[in-house]
Amino acid sequence: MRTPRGAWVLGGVLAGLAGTAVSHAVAMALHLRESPMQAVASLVVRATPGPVSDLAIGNLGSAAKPVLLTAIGLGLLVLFALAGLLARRRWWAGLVLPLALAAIGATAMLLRPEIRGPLDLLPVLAALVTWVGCLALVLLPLRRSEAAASAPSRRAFLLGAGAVALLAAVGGVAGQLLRGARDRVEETRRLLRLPLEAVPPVLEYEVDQTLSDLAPWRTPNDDFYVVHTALAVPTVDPSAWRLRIHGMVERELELTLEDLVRRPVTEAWMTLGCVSNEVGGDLVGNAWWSGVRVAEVLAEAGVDPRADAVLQTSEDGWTCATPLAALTDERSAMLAFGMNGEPLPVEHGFPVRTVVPGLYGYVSACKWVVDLQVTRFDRVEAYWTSRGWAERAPVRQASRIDVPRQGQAVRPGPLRAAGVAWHQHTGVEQVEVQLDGGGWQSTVLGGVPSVDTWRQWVVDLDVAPGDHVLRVRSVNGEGEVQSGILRDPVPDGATGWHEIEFTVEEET
Ligand SMILES: Nc1nc2c(c(=O)[nH]1)N[C@H]1C(S)=C(S)[C@@H](COP(=O)(O)O)O[C@H]1N2
Ligand SMILES: [Mo]
Repeated sequence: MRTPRGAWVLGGVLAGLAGTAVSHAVAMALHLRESPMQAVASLVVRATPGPVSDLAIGNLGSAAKPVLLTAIGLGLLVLFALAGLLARRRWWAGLVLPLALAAIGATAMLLRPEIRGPLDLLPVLAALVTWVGCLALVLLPLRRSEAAASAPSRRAFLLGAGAVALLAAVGGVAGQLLRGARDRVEETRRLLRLPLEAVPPVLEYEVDQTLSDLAPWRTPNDDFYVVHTALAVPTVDPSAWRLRIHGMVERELELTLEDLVRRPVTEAWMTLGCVSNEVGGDLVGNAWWSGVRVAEVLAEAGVDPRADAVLQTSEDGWTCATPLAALTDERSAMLAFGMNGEPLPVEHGFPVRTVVPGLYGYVSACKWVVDLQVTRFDRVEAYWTSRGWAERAPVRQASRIDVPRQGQAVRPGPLRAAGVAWHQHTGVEQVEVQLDGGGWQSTVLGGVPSVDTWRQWVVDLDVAPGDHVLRVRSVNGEGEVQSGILRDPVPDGATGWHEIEFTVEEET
């Protein structure tokens, strides 16, 4: 008994649609600008030779992109149907197209200029799993009836097809809602007027702007590292945002964004780093922050002298406990609403986050902050401290070589090495390098506005052709030499000197 071809086609199409919808929803939840299908479209656009795209735009105008997306969509529908028909022949043949398309989708996701990491592939994986799972769900009853040579069970097929259609619809709606929330918050952010001062000039802090591998002294927002536990970035409406200050205080406070920005605004250059940063790693960045001193708000609430901590909570429920002293001493710990002269980017905590010079982010830099509870360390646990990381985590003295790069082959002749070093709240006094295990030699340092930022260093070296090893270490503002003991980030930050290998090419 042959089952009708139409049923296989329908099943294939529904399964493919469910996969696409779910992957779109996952992409939007992850705050990716594009789902895999859109990434493929973008890749096609980027790979199209100029004259061809000029021709397309000339003939189709602004419709060129929708036309392309529609074409890809129609092509996909055909492939979805084909996958259903292939599964009719052999069950494994039904897997060929999902796997091939997943490979294309993954390639397109990886080739996006804004690639963030392996998590960007989750939408592709979701598409694959959903598509294949749904194919099995709708088509298995058909296969069984073919094998048993019995009449296909209309009921079993319709139930499966209905479930898959429902999943496709739910996925589609969820994707649109998530995208809508993100679009709205981006739009509000764009229109928001905050008392932000322009970013001051940074030329005196840059040691050599011709070295393209040297991290610029000021990290642009788009290049600033992003670390958070939230899968979907919180989308907080600034007009609904409230900050509650409570716990061991005389007066509870609840501030709106307007209340906050009415206060005296503080601006500061500050380097923020992640405790998970490995020796030589790039989970660190330096920005111009604008906000209101936490000390000012806490003073208004009136802090109980027995308190020693502030438990900060984010809109998404993430928590960190910060030493009260670090929030109230002379350093510029702030409730920041500006980053590099702009409202905080959404993924960096819009509308308000905390930043505290000298402490790792996981104990201090609460993004999307909504609650400050004045308390004691012996009464609270926070997100990462309950997972084995240290309760207190002042940043560790660190230095990094950016130029030359690990493994780089450089031209013979004088070599200019450069990098950054940081020990926020204490400052960097000197940076030294060691070539091939020889003596430590000092480097030339860039200027700094305060002890709270990283410092660039540069040194000219004489190196013979062949393989070399370069090490770096810093001396902090208190004259302490950076520890050379190699230790992992867990539980309170990595230590050890950054070391790179490079080769000087032979003279030709
Ligand atoms: N709400 C929230 N805030 C958070 C985190 C988080 O997971 N959720 N991660 C912290 C960690 S571990 C770091 S290193 C910094 C990173 O800030 P950035 O993403 O702006 O660079 O944010 C901190 N604030
Ligand atoms: Mo972190």
